[in-house]
Amino acid sequence: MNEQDILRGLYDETLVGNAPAVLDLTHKGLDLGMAPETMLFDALIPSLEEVGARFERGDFFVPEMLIAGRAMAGAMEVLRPLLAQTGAASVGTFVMGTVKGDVHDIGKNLVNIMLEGAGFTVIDLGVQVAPEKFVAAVQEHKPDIVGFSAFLTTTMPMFKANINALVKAGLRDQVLVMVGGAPVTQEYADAVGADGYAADASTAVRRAKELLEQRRALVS
Ligand code: B1M
Repeated sequence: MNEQDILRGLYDETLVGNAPAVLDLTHKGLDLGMAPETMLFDALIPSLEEVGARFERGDFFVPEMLIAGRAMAGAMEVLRPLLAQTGAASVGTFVMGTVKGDVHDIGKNLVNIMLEGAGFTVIDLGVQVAPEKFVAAVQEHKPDIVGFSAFLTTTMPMFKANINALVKAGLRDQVLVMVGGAPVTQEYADAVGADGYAADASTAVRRAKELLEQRRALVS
């Protein structure tokens, strides 16, 4: 089996939700010396995009989406420590969660992995996180940034609800707010009053670092 076979296999087996095969191919790819990023960006993520396209066309339904997501999540467990390898001291603390009403977590987890890889300390609150839970986490951990992920147009309004809760608790000035998720745009992020937005995990890391630098420059 060569690298092309592994990528094709990862794409095809994720598409049909064959978790054991995806796991096996992930290990085989690593044994061949493939970069975790190659497997992620050239096979696993494109496959989930195709799952989404098929769901939109009515060719796939929720169960297919669910097993494909699980297959991807299995591979991510193997790739996570490799993607997050870092020797750097913490560059900042990031509290992260998927908003209330939303159970999607693959994209959020990927952002977390990349943030950890870049030296952030990440506190992951999981999915379906209510505004009061974000508030409590900001009070407890005093992060530099709090991140909200939303993957449905129907849950994006929770960004505003979360920001309002931070304002009400007197915390808005103490923490930077970043938002993201498939349907989110820069315009939407601006409209709800977020400090930062990113379309993908690597841009999220870059944006988080920029925001921290700007804030530190302001206070020094
Ligand atoms: Co759902 N789902 N889903 N789903 N699902 C989408 C999101 C959808 C786009 C599919 C489609 O129609 N094409 C669609 C949303 C449409 C919309 O509102 N615009 C959809 C729908 C409709 C639904 C349900 C409503 C279906 C139903 O029940 N009828 C339902 C909702 C459940 C709920 O949340 N209440 C539902 C359920 C599910 C499953 C549970 C079956 C499963 C989730 C499994 C899981 O996450 N554990 C699932 C899946 C797998 C998908 C798709 C196929 C894949 C999502 C994914 O993991 N993508 C998705 C289709 C698609 O995205 N093309 C779809 C890969 C991931 C790496 O990308 O999530 O975009 P992404 O994350 C990126 C960026 O968004 C960004 O960086 C990440 C990494 O690069 N990012 C940030 C994310 N968070 C960030 C935070 C930041 C910055 C950047 O700063 C804080």
